[in-house]
Amino acid sequence: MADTAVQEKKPAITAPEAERELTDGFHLIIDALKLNSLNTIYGVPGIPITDFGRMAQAAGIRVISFRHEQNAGNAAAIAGYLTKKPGICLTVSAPGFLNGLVALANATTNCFPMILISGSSEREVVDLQQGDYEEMDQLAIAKPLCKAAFRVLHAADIGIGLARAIRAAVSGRPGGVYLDLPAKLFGQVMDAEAGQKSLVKVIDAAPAQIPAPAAVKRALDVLKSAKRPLIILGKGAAYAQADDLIRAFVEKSGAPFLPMSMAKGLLPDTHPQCAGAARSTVLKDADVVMMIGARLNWLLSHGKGKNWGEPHSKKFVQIDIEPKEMDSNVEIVAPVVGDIGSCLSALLDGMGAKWPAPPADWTGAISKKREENVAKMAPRLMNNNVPMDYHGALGVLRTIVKERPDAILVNEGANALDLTRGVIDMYQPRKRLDVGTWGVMGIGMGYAIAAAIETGKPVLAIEGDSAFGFSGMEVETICRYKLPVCVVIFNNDGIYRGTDVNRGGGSDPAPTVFVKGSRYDKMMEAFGGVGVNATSPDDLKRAVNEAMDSGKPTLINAVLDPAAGSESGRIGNLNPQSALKKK
Ligand SMILES: Cc1ncc(C[n+]2csc(CCOP(=O)(O)OP(=O)(O)O)c2C)c(N)n1
Ligand SMILES: [Mg+2]
Repeated sequence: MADTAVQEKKPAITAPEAERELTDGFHLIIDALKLNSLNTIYGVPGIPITDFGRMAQAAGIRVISFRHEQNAGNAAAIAGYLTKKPGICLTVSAPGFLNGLVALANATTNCFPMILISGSSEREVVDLQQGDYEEMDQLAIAKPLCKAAFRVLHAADIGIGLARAIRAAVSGRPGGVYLDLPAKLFGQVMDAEAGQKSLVKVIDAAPAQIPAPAAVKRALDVLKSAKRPLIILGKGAAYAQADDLIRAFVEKSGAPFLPMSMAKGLLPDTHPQCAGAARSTVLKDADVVMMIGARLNWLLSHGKGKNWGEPHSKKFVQIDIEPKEMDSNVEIVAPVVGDIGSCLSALLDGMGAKWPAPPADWTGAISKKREENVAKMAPRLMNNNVPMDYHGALGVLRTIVKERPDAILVNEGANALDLTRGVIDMYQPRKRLDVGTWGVMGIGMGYAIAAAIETGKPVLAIEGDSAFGFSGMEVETICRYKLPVCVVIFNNDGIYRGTDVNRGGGSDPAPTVFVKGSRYDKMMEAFGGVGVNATSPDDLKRAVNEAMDSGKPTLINAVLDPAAGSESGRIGNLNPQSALKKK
């Protein structure tokens, strides 16, 4: 009876309901992304986000599907760096989420804005640990590894949830944000009009942070007092996209500048004030060092020790958006806190029309040192040895980059990284993407893919054979999306070199050694790309030029002497040593 009563009543109640338009979690997430111009998703499909990916693609979002979430995450992170909008990575629950988490943590360390969106299992089951499909308390795990972490439980909160994630990722010092979307949320239904109203278009997501006038004056006073000034440009300066201001400031100051790895090209490496080829001299002898978007971490020996000359022999000025960065390793006598664009514009204003050039003996000594070092390197870059060494291979690649200054260079490895960074000059901002603050292997293909997608420019990825292995399967992704990516593998048969032997005398190879004579080029051919085995600098030059001209996915196996390369490239000193004598 009761059932009948309900059935009888139902049409009367639900008729107007059915006429009301409905929306759901799937559509609200898509609408929220689009409303905020987040038009590309990097990810890997699976439960519970497979249909979401399809619907996003149907709605005009570009969905780039990877073979492993870490690579998708790295792609999202570097997309964030290149565009100043958070890159979006989409993963499934537990294992997919964890695979993406490495990239999220790396993005946070490098101050790249990204949002890792992961589907998750049912809260009720996860929290009682009852063994749900891919059960994991993802929010709790993500929290310490990123800038902020949020979970959305109700469809009506999707707009606010994404807005919070966007602001957290790009405001202040950028970083990674985690957004947890439980499976149930996607199918949750609500009134379409109310849904649309719940969405948030984020206004001024990264507000300018204007430096205090007193801080600007203090910094200029210190800089003016310098006899031997030095400016260090970090990737924060490159991220800021304040390229004209940075160039104007450096040129007006007349000071030599040193670009950190990913800041290369902010001003061309061939600029007369560039001290890249006289790095040890300027670090040791400068009396005032101004850091712009660069941190005094291990990459700068923490601002102390023998690389920095006499203890307490210099004054540090630092420009950074993060106040806590000041005094992190040494005393900062003139902290300037603000966004790089606002800070440099205030500094330029404060310099006035007659800023004195630094003493000529200082700039002259650096130019001399730089010319000596460049001359020393020149013949090594012209060698035509077979098998190739790093310098012979890099000599030709250096010319190719010079001829194509708008191409993007992705770079990872040990020797393959350090020597490439030292040899290949960059000419434009944000064209060099590499292992960053952590020196992490595995960014290669993810960065290359996102660089091609976000900029439409050709990409040259110079990869150690070990480094490539961390993301190598994504060559299929490169072929699938027909991306203009040319991968050059510096194949020296192993990690650092291919000559190590098993010290126990057994038949296993040494831990740093790979299969001799591997043909990585065949991997690319397997997916319809172009594979080339290059044994001489001439071969290499021909193959790379062809790839960069054609835009066809290409992988060049550059056969290097297995004995070329040294332990850990340029940072062998960081290896702990055994106190026991070698037998
Ligand atoms: C995620 C991660 N795992 C391991 C390492 C340690 N590591 C540093 S460089 C490197 C590979 C170096 O070999 P390769 O890429 O072939 O460069 P090469 O020096 O031989 O040119 C490894 C495994 C790392 N930096 N990051
Ligand atoms: Mg190697």
